[in-house]
Amino acid sequence: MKLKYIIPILFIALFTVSCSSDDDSDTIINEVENLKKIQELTNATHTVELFNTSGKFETGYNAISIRIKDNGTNNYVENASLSWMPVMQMPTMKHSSPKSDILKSLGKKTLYEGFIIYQMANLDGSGWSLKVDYTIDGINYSVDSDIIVMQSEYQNVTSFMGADDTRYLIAMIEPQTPKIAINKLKLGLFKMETMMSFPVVEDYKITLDPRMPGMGNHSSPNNTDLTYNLANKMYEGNLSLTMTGYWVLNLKLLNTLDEVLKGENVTEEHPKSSLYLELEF
Ligand SMILES: [Cu+2]
Repeated sequence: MKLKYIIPILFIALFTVSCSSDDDSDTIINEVENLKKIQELTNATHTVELFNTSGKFETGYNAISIRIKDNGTNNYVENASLSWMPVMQMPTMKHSSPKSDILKSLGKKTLYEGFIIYQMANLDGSGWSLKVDYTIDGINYSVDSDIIVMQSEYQNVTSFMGADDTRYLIAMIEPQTPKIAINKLKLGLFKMETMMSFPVVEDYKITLDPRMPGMGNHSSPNNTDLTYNLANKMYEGNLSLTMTGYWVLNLKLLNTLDEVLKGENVTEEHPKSSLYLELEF
């Protein structure tokens, strides 16, 4: 047979093989190609796999994808409903942290997603555990394991007492990759209702004054204060970053009566608000 006949036949053969193997692999679809595994939480029946883009938990906002593997069949569960409870054990007490509900990832079969905001960490990453409760076909399961949470280099979350004697927590959600531009700034605001409950605080206001302490504490034009967005339960405004480097985002938190609960204006004598977040890029 001439070469020009052999090549098309080979091609058809290869194509056919790859097609049929695709059909066979329906049950082991991989929906985590772009994610890194943080950790597995295992009980007798299932392995709960936790993923994000970095492969580790750090203080601040953590977007998390979750998959549940049936240990008996190695298949991923597509119809679970899940909830979770992060807990930090401290020397004299324990507390939780702000967290979202867990929802099925849009357009995915085996992935669920949500976020946790760790507000503190021990230097060696110890202290935190994560309990995941889930229901499959009406049967309840649970898995509980220690997790490692490392300290972020910059202050991307802050916990503080307001003038109303309420403890609040503010965390940076966006930008995850700041640019020289008007960045969308998205912050989460939560109230420490109890040690274990951190509901979203609605309809407050957060003012924004970004500064570069290393360069005469200069600011930038076209920033806007943050207002509450009911659709995603976060606070949104414009953050203008005019150059790369270290920025302090000076903030003030105002309640619905426009009373300042925390933070001060930046002046010559007072170069930094007591309420602030940091970033460097
Ligand atoms: Cu703690």
